[in-house]
Amino acid sequence: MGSLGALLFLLGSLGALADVCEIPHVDSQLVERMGQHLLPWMNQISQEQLNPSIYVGLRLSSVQAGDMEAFYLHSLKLKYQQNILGCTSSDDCKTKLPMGQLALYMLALRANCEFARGHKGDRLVSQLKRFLEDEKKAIGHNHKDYPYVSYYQYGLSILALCVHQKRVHDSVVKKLLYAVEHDQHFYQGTLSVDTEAMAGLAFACLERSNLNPNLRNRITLAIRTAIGKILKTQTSEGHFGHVYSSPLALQFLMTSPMRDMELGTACLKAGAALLAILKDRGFQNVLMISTLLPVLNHKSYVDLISPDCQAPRAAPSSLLGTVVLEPAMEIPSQTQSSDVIRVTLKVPSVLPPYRHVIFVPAGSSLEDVLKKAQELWGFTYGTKATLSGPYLTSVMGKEAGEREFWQLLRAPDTRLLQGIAEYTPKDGETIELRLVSW
Ligand code: B12
Repeated sequence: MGSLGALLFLLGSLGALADVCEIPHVDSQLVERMGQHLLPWMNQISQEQLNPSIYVGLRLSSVQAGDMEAFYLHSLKLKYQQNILGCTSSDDCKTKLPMGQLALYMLALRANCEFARGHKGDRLVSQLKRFLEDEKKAIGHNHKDYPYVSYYQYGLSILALCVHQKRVHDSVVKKLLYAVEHDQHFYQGTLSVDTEAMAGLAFACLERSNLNPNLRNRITLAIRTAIGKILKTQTSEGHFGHVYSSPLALQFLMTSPMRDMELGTACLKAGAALLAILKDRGFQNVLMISTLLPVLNHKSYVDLISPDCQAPRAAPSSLLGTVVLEPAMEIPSQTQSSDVIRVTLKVPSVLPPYRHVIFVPAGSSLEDVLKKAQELWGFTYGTKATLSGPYLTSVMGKEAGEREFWQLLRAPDTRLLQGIAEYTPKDGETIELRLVSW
């Protein structure tokens, strides 16, 4: 069968030829299983572990966590409002509170149908606007420099303000438009699909809300450009970029009202690829799950412009079309077998270069390997807690500097798609930690 034949066969088996972005039908049990993974995280309400994207993901999904949802939002409010009201200067606020997280918190408020209002709301909005102004200055007049933090958080912040119907200055939007128009979301020669998709979501919100009417045509064109670029990244398995960038890409593509066979086909294929993974081993990362849940419910962050505020949340246990999670259900923990595997840990970016063979039980995470190396083989490392999990910040006493990071690779040169807490090395693998600029 030729490739066209294979594609038509695939579409036939998916049930339809579509010309808008939709994914194949999703079994509600599958969605429930995904939702179950979030429950243990909802019980962790220490400041470090609280993650507004969990709340947003749940509210945009067909999964409900009953009273836990309200309690979680309450904990989020305590954390973010305390921090925002407690900081004294702009710099103090930035260290106490990463601005991207503040933006996600604003999405969470909107997901509960609240608008940022009053003294606290005004503080939130002005902090985020100030952050965008600082980032805009860092990018510079000629757009040649980089934002201090990232274009991802730049897009996310515009989106958060937009769903609250808060207008940002045209000059702020123009920086993001320029970045999409001039391929600035590329990293080491590859498009950062997440960054492009986040910019696309911000534009889709601005287009619908018409908050920057002078830029309307440019925004519409940028949306098309972003769609085109993301479609080009589709892999033979169907993912946009790769498996972990597909959820956000699909959220963005689903916002498009464009009727286009190429778009419709690409979304069906990407959806089918994600569903196959869900059926097989699923997603473990809580941030990934919370990004994917809206997609499975045909929703995106842009729906937070007008969230469904009338629908009851989880009072009776069988709301039509929804799945209410039972907190008592056990989540199977990751099993480690008694087999021992051999992993080589290599760090060429330090003097003298580090290289050691480490033995760990099969099924151990890369973090387990690092711990073992630290315990027994003179290795040292540091991490910081983020919404995606532990992020490697220093290795052998060497801290990653500004616009640098410790990249995780499988030798000789394959970039890992997961962080240290989730990646499980196979027997005989060599893992390299490489200090690179980004
Ligand atoms: C920007 C970005 C980066 C930047 C971060 C620096 C910066 N100043 O922003 C750079 C380029 C350094 C980076 C590095 C990596 N990244 Co990255 N990154 C992102 C991106 C696009 C946005 C993150 C963000 O701002 N989130 C919003 C804010 C509000 O949340 P936050 O928790 O405060 O953000 C921090 C963390 O996300 C952290 N971070 C960034 N990447 C990663 C990856 C992991 C595993 C962890 C634990 C933390 C982390 O940096 C952010 C700023 O401090 C996300 C996409 C996404 N959908 O989240 C991918 C993403 C999180 N990264 C990913 C990966 C795989 C990596 C790497 C492991 C790649 C590699 N092979 O080395 C490394 C991390 C290695 C390490 N040292 O631990 C994956 C994680 C997938 C998964 N299964 O969990 C994502 C989801 C992209 C994707 N779709 O595959 N990343």
